[in-house]
Amino acid sequence: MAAEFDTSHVKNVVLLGHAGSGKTTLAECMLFEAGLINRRGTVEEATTVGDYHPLEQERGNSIFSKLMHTKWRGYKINILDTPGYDDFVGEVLSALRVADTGVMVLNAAMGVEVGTDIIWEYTEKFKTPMIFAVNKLDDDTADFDKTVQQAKDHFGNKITVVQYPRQQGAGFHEIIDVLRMTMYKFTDTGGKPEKLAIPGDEKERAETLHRELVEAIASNDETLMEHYFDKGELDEDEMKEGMKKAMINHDIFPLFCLSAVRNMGSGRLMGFIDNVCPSTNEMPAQKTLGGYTLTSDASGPACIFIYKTISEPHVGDLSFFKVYSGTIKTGMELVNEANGVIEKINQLFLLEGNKRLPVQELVAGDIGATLKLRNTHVNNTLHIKGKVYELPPIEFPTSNVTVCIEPVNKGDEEKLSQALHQLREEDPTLIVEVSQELKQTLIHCQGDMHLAVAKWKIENLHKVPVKFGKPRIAYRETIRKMAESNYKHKKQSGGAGQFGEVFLRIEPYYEGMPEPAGLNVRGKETFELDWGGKLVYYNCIVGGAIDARFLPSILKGVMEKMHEGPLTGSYVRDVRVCIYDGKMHAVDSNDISFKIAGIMAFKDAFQKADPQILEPIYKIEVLSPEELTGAVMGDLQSRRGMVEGIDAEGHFQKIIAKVPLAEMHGFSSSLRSITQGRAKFKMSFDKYQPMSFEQQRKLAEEYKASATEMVA
Ligand SMILES: Nc1nc2c(ncn2[C@@H]2O[C@H](COP(=O)(O)OP(=O)(O)OP(=O)(O)O)[C@@H](O)[C@H]2O)c(=O)[nH]1
Ligand SMILES: [Mg+2]
Repeated sequence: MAAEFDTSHVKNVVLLGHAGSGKTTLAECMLFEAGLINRRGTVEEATTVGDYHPLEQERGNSIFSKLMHTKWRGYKINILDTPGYDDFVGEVLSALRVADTGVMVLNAAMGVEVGTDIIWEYTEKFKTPMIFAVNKLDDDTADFDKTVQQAKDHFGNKITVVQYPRQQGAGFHEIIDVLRMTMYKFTDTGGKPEKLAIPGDEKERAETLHRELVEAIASNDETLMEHYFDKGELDEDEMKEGMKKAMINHDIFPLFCLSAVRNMGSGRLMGFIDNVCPSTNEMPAQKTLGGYTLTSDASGPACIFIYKTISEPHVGDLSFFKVYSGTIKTGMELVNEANGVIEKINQLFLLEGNKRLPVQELVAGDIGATLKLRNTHVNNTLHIKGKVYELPPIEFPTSNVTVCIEPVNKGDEEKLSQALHQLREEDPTLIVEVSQELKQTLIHCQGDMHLAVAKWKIENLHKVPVKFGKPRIAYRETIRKMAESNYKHKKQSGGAGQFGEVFLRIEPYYEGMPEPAGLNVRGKETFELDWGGKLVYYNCIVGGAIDARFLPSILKGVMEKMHEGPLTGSYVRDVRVCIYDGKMHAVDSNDISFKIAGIMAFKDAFQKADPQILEPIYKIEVLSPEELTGAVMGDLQSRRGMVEGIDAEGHFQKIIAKVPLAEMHGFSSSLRSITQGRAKFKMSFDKYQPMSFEQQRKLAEEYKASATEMVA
């Protein structure tokens, strides 16, 4: 059966905004208004179509993006509801990637929140046409004008009011629309409003805002500007086309009014989405990585992009995709450009939350899902045979929080690694690292809530009890002064003997340092270490004291000790080692003898060379509401953090600090509790920095104690 809607009648809208701004409740209204559901669920009763996941129902907020669709006046609107907590930013980015219009939901009682700011940055990157929807106008503390002003302060004057509320708070039930120059009057139950003329006392304000809107539209199009100068007005069609064009060019962000909880305003918003917002074939054509241009044409070569996969218990992997060209039909075979695998599209679905509605085909521009692909993942492009299309991947952010993970029960290691593999498959922002250096399995993720979701999945879906712990820190060790040492390794008690003696000098290495003083340089090798820094290894042996064939053995020993530094077992960097003397035994000298002599001589010299532990320092950027800056700085300083600057960012403060990684464990949850989730942070590696004497002493002692324990 042919698709119900052609490309021009499909709109892809993503609902965006800070946690709790009302996105899921709005989606519920849109489904209800369109008759797809006959009763509006609520987040409180855990009865919405969107928040169907048990964890979402338990917590009362969205965690995963959801695909739903509604039909409104001859159009199909794909609704992508996204989570507001920034721990789940991966879900926002993948939904944003396939949407053609974003609806930024603002909470009229809170104004612009940190989540709004962060998500806005991503919409700027995608250049997504944007609508603002000021929600919760029924809230007693709602302040429409303040919210609009904050939005303009943060996101600029391209925000143009299309609607404003005649009342706010409990009495809210009328919206003045200055595009239609109409007043919408709602009954207490919301839904379909009465359309009335704008009352006298609102005329002046409505006219002023209408003028601003017309001028904003006209000023982005020369022809329209001429028409406007000629007629002093633009007709509805000119307004519509002008607005669409300006939205696609990111030149206008129309602003609407809502009370999603009272179902007031969603119908008008959907009408605007139908009439004005672009469908995919009106958006700039997609460019593949190979430079091909893909137009959203249902008769073109079939090509889809996988933006999300979830594993459905007892069903298998469900892959969500957008059709970027052609028409996808059940039974079709497509090539996965990333690995050449031929994938058969056995089933096609439209989604309504967790309900899958089978269909036979999906046209260009539409979004749907299929089941059980063999070897296809997020960011893969699948296309008709004979084409070479690869669409640009979604760039997911780097992680902010790291913990180590291990199974509670011994023997569950394999099950855990399978579970982690599955989690990673579904969530590209969850990075699993089996660290050779730290000898731990690490999870890198976006925050404490993200972690809690991962734990829930591993324990409830994969039935593996796990525990999280503080990850070890990748310290580095180096030296501050020159030292010499020698070591004789001798084992001559029956059987093959061992003998080797090494004299070496060790120095702190720095670029451009002069050749070793007072030594005869015979050979030199420079090693760029995988963990950063260098080792420079000199052969300064004279008179054949040690045969050249044993220099690599000594080097092996030195390298082995650099892998597990003498102070804390961490990697050693930036040292120069000169082998300048030694002794051999004609029979007993061999590779192992000199390796051991190298290890021991290096270890001893290292201890004498004023060794230094370097700790990783991270740059932390916290975006916080002004009134909470002091508390946040206090927390950072209690973590040996150095606050380097505070910049104003809209009505937020950006705090920049340098903090030792060792002190950052738990920062995500403490920031959430200090600021009730109203701040956000990101962190990136900055540098390695010498530790204080006291810190170093403590760490070296802890290491010694644990090493003794291990031997015991
Ligand atoms: N007063 C009022 N409350 C609302 C309105 N819309 C939503 N809410 C309430 O606000 C809370 C959050 O609503 P959600 O729809 O879950 O918000 P969300 O944006 O989806 O939140 P996240 O999924 O966490 O990002 C719920 O308690 C809703 O009932 C509104 O228009 N007015
Ligand atoms: Mg939600």
